[in-house]
Amino acid sequence: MKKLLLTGFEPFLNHKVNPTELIVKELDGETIGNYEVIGRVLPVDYEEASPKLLKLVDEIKPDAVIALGLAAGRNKITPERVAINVNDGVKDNSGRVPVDQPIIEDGPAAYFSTLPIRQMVNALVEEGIPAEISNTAGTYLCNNVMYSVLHELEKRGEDLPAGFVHVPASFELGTQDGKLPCWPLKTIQEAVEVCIRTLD
Ligand code: PCA
Repeated sequence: MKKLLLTGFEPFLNHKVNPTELIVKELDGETIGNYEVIGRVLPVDYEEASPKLLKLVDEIKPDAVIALGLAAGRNKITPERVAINVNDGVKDNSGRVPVDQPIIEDGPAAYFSTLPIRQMVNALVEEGIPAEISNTAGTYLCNNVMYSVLHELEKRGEDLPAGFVHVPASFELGTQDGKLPCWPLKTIQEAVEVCIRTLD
């Protein structure tokens, strides 16, 4: 059985929960498609998130990596196409606010996802779940961990599929903010499962 490292993030900013944390905890230990899922939660911290993710990769030796994050305001499941070498965002959970910082000094400008993102979107739409490829993962923690893991795998010459999928807010977050597009947590989880099943 192949192993999938599936990460989510802890809550951040004014979001009292993070649906990705709840989903990776729920799916941890499950078998989906060809994969045993190993679900883990990452801190929303510029210094700690990617070291933790790379440590998990070393420990678990996964055959694929899908990192999940909340994109509050989006109304579709959005597999990310590209991660850029920039940290420039709002406050992380330790209060850091980097401005125009490279993630890796002298690193390449960007990395493309090596997940089957087109198949993911097609499979989701087929299931009646709104989805599209996103061409920006932002410059906050989600972009940071996607860039960091792709950089490390490239450096090591390892070609396992890895990348990032953003998900909409869940109902619990929507009740805090009446205007936020929000989905049932169950539907977001089903969407993640659909994405996992597209992996070989
Ligand atoms: N979403 C943020 C960071 C943590 C999360 O779940 C992002 O889109 O960068």
